[in-house]
Amino acid sequence: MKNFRNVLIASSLLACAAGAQGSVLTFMIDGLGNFNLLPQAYGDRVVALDDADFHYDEQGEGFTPNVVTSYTDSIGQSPSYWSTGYGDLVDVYFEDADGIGSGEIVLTADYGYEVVLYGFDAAAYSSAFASDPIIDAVRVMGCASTPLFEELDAVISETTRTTYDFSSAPLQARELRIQFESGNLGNLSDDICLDNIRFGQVAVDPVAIACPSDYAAPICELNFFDVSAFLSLYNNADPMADLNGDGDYNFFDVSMFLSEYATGCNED
Ligand SMILES: [Ca+2]
Ligand SMILES: [Ca+2]
Ligand SMILES: [Ca+2]
Ligand SMILES: [Ca+2]
Repeated sequence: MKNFRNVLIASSLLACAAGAQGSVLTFMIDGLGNFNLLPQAYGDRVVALDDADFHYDEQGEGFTPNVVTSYTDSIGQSPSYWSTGYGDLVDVYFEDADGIGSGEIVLTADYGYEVVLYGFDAAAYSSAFASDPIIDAVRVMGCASTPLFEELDAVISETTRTTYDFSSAPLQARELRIQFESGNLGNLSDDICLDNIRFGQVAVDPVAIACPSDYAAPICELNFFDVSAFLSLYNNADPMADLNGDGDYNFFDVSMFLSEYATGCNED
């Protein structure tokens, strides 16, 4: 079964490459001032350059109606807005809470889709540094415990910007977590920002994805909410519950679900 699924994964990646879509988080948000918390709705299901107070960019690849964005605040972070002063970037996300020294932007795709990351920019607050600072890490996590991208001791430009460009080999997963760690800068840890998060979405065959049983949040983790969602879909003979893709709803789908549930979602 595993080999069969891997073949499907490979073929679906090939099939999806031509249909890439992209949105860019520019952090141009009307009415926000320095130190204000970023609205958690910014970056959710982007379908236009302008959505009331929220403004985005788009690089000719289309938008991302099936992706939501969140700015992690679960360990006391204050994901915040700043206007100018970080290199040559304007309107940025920075992590304002003292003593945290890490920030994270999470891109999560709906069931049947995956997020694709083309790149992002980082910069350091120019007046705080005499030269480009080095921070502990910049990384992008997917569902697996091994990072999809990681740079340790990353040099961040304080004069212009440091661009992380994945456009030649975009990173892809159901959920992507863009992280930086700047705790080594002490009380200057909040003088690092992210901007121009350029991402897209691709439709994937649910049977072919790494974890087809991952129906409900939290994504990349199987728990009771996924069991509950599966049972509901199965009882309604919803195609999403047809885990082996044969059009029937029977023991084989339940068996696949239980097998995945026992294995967890990080196998790939
Ligand atoms: Ca910006
Ligand atoms: Ca959101
Ligand atoms: Ca889940
Ligand atoms: Ca089936």
